Amino acid sequence: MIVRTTEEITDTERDITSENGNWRSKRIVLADDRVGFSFHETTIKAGTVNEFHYQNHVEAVWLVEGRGKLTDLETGQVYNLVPGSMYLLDKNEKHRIEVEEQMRMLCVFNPPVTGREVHDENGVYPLIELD
Ligand code: 9YT
Repeated sequence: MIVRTTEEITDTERDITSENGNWRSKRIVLADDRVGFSFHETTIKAGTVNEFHYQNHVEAVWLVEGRGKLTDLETGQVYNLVPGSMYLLDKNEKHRIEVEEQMRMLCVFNPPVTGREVHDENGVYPLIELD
């Protein structure tokens, strides 16, 4: 069994801030835990617009706090996000998140993020697999 607290993760290499400063993510479970998924707590600042495209990962996101809009950039469909909203990127959809009130979300990735990925200019994570 593995037990962790966000306190132990805060300000370590498992706690990362995006280059533009818009979001911060605490990686609670990563690939090296070898359980087939990674688990993250991400906060995104109010007033920011963020595009993501996880081409190599499926991701489920559960909004705990905050408010904003999610746009599926494949279809143009817009969704309101409020506490309790969940979106599942089951088809690797490119998407945009516009944050009205700071969002705190819990995110699960499969395959698991290793922590070594860097978003490229398209907001894409490469696929990195551990040996
Ligand atoms: C909102 C969202 O997609 N969060 C994902 C986690 C974050 N990109 C990370 O930990 O790298």
